[in-house]
Amino acid sequence: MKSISSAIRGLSLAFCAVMLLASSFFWAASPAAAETYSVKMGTPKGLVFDPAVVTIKPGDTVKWEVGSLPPHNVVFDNTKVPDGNKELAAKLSHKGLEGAGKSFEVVFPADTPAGDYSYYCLPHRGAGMVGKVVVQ
Ligand SMILES: [Cu+2]
Repeated sequence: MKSISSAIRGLSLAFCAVMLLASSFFWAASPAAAETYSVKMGTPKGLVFDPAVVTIKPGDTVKWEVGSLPPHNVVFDNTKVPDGNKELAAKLSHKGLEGAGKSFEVVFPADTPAGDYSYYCLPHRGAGMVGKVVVQ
């Protein structure tokens, strides 16, 4: 009797070890979850993007929310993205002017090259309303 119960205990211990090992493989294999970063367009400080710089990873999303002094938009300057990629700059831009209470989200595709992506708000570019997304 004693040998059977110790065998069962040994088996359950082995089962636990296998499950622990299996779950560690699962954690190692699953990619980091994509995140969403919020940027306010226009604040009580004035015509600014807040924060002016966000650092993200490919696959992440940036959500721009209209704050003070609308309307605003987001235009990526094709001369200020890696390799001067016009297509990507256009894809990331949200040229439609958005009014109070509006927001929009832009997904940076999983294959987005690392680098600095500078952008501006078209109506308020002259006032210095510029921002940057740093893709790691
Ligand atoms: Cu603006």
